[in-house]
Amino acid sequence: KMTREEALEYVRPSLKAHRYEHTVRVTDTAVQLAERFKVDVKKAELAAAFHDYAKYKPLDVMRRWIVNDRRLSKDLLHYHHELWHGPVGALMLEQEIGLTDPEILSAISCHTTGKTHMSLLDKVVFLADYMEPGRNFPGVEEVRHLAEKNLDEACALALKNTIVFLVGKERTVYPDTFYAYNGLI
Ligand code: DGI
Ligand code: FE
Ligand code: FE
Ligand code: FE
Repeated sequence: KMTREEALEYVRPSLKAHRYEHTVRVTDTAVQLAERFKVDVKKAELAAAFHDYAKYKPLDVMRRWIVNDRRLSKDLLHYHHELWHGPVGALMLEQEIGLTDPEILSAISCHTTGKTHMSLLDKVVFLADYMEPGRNFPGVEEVRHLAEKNLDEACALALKNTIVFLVGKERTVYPDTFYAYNGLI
């Protein structure tokens, strides 16, 4: 069983300073949300500390994981590589440090896009990544306000904002993002 500090020290050398600082804020935010919504705080803390582990892994390394590991959807190859670091990072951590808790692996894996039938832990990590105090997306204040009372409403608005942002830029939207949104509406 790893501690928060051990997890943060594990990811630190793989991240840029600003990304490490984001990771610490996501971890603090995830702990707060987990306490508020009665989610396993230790799992939320570890999943958040690890969530961006693969953010700066070389694209060819991540592509190889997607091609070679049966558990990763090949669809990822047809979408923006920004979507790869969650699902690939979870499996890298499983291999490298024997992180096997399926709930933690799921939360790391879906932190960028969400997915259908998100667990409470998935929602806490997804939302913490979206609303940590360093974020200033348009609409994030309303998400933070909703997150004081209602996890599903806050996640739904975060997903809506992300979809509207992507469509506004004429970027593709990964289907899991729609599935996550639909599941909360
Ligand atoms: O890794 P972080 O920067 O902390 O945050 P993240 O993992 O949520 O990644 C955010 C980026 O991913 C942001 O540039 C928007 C993009 N993104 C999220 N969902 C989708 C997406 N990009 C595409 N093309 N499609 C999506 O569905
Ligand atoms: Fe991320
Ligand atoms: Fe996110
Ligand atoms: Fe992040």
